[in-house]
Amino acid sequence: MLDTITVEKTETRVRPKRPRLWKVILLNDDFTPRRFVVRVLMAVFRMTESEADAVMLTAHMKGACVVAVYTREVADQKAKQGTELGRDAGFPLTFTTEKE
Ligand code: NFA
Repeated sequence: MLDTITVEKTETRVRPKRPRLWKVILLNDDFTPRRFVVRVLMAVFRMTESEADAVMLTAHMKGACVVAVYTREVADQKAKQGTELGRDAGFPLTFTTEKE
């Protein structure tokens, strides 16, 4: 007769946590030309011209506008890129990040 062997299996459940998301926020200022803001939004955040126009106008009228949400690293990187494009052209254009 064959012996019966009982093998206990320990299950390890994989429960990946959802990463916290961070908002990238465009701040209004009085100096950066509207067209320049639109071009930065299109280049860094891969927006169409009409999407970029809407975001630029909202920031212009309300003082700030949420541009997009990403993981923390990507949000920081995009905010830095957009802000640097403004600085390189001599404008005070600023993007910040904020936890969702
Ligand atoms: N307020 C700027 C202007 O009138 C345009 C702008 C919009 C700048 C959004 C920064 C953010 N030229």
